[in-house]
Amino acid sequence: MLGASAVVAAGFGIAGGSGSAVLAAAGSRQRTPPTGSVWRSSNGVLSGTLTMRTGTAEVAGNPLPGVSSYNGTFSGPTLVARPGDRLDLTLQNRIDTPSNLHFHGLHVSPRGHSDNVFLDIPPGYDFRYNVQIPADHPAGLYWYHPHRHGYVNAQVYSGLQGLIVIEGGAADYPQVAPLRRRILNIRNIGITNLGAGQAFVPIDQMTVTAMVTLVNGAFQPNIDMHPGETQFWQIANTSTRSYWKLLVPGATFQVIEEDGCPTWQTWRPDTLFMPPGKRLGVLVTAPPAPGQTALMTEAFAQNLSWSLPEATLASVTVSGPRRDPVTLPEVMAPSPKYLEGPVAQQRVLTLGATTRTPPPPDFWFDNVPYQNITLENVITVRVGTTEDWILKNTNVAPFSAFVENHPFHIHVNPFWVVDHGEFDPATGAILTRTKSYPRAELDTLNIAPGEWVRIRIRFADYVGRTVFHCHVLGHEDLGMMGVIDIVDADGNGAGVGQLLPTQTGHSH
Ligand SMILES: [Cu+2]
Repeated sequence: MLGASAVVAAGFGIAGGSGSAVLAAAGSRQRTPPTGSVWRSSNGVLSGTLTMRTGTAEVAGNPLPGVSSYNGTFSGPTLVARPGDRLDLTLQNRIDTPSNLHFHGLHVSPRGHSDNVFLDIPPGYDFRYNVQIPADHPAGLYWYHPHRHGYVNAQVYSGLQGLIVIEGGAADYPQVAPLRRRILNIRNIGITNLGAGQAFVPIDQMTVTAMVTLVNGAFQPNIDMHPGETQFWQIANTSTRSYWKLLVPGATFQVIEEDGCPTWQTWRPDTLFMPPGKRLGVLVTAPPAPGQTALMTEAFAQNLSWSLPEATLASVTVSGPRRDPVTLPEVMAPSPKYLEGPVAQQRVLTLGATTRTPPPPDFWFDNVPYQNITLENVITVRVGTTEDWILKNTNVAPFSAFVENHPFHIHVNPFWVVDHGEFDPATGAILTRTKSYPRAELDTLNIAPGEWVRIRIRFADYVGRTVFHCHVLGHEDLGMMGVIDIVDADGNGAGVGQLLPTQTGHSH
């Protein structure tokens, strides 16, 4: 296990002074959250070996036996790269279930040894990833986690995840670069007897009351701010099914980065709504007077039974000399041209679930759970085109036995929201429509029960087979995942090792 001091030493340019950036929520209560190490690219390549193991990792300041992790830390190494760099990562599967790697939000190839979620890396096997990040890639916060269908939920829940920072972007704005910067990985896990002697709650036994929410692996660490000081926080929700609605009473927020991309418009919400998989980059301005406040999350129900209460995630100590707040203009850049179309195709996709006896239920897009998908169900899109997809969440009472929020996520290509509203689940008829004024490109978007959303996706340049799915990872493993083939002008798409689940075969 990596020493905590190494975390800080390897952090974001901690050269000191007010211009220093700080990786973790270092504070008086728990100064050394076990975020794992920081790996930086050098000469355009970031190389390393991620070894998956089940054992003991430091969680919330104490050993937690029985968790799985990359390289022995509850959150794997933070990968720091620049646009144009290449990730040369060897994955060693030393746990007892198959796995692979997904680079959440990265606009990279879905084929071969890149962001290919059809790969199956069995226990005992190694696989070498080779991911070329394009030179014009947006800069911001991303993350990586296993994506082997059927095992994703349990593996991510138990600790197999890590952050990716693409340097540049909002962090390099002249107003932002001098600010203290914190990268906060907020996730929960089931733990009983929190403290020395604590025990891990396996995923099939987890309950709402056993969930402990951690900030960079620490339980309620302290964050220091000066009165009036503005800090840049890049926040990830890497939970498997829990939502955050973050607030810091007395402080203000300005969102300047979403899902790894600088936003072309900024906004100032009271709370930061973060479904699983979401990242936000936020200017956080402390209250003007010294005192004590906290990073909190409001209560949120993902479904009728998974209802998390309000909670304190970190204390925030406001002390020392007063600083001048920093704000950015509302308009940062013109919106991307492709937002205006042309739109080559419009599709309608429903999200839903069907009871089965015995349980568990099937979750699906268009009534077909992923495990039943054949080539007939694969959506074919032409590279270089833009499409509109209308996504309808049919899990609404009384139409469905399930009432569920579903955070939609698509790999490789981001999207933006055109409009949204409510529909009649019995007939499918659109009841209300609200035009959206998008401020950013997204890779993760919550769709509430009974809500429809029209998203516009540009399938910019990568050919290959990839997926879209619900980021409540239990839903994904139960089938709420669809497949798209992005094909070239001749109709060629899927590459080596991109087989559907109904076809058997391994690729290494
Ligand atoms: Cu879902």
